[in-house]
Amino acid sequence: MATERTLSIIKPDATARNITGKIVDKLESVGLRVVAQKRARWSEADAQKFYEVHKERPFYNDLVAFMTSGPIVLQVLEGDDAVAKNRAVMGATNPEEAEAGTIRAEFAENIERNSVHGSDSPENAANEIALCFSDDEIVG
Ligand code: IDP
Ligand code: MG
Repeated sequence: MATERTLSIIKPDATARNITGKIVDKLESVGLRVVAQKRARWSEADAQKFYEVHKERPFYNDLVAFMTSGPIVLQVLEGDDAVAKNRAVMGATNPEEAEAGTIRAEFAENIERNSVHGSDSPENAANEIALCFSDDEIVG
């Protein structure tokens, strides 16, 4: 297994409930290391750019409104197989379908307000990390 990096975001529904530490604990418990982290408040342009791949989806405008509705915590996670490992501990997009013990099963409010983002491939992870962090903000 190769050491990888992936982009994680703790979403506004989770920062509003002050559960960022509980989410970091879940990530660390499966062996992911937080090698960069910052809190931010996205502008509409930031969210539109990040979610450009979804711009034709019916939920795009709502998603942009949600992701700009409050603070977020952006993270780079590092570990063996980090992309897949993070997706596994996140659980399914819809918390009703998420496996017990996953972040979304425990913390998500609904399919939109689902507490976390995680890159879905190593290629997208590299692009998302470069969009959100400069090299000197990442300390492995
Ligand atoms: P993912 O976050 O599990 O990778 P994506 O399909 O990439 O899921 O969708 C991005 C985000 O858009 C989701 O995490 C969720 O916040 C939102 N979203 C996805 N599908 C729906 C939907 O059917 N209704 C409302 N929001 C959705
Ligand atoms: Mg996705």
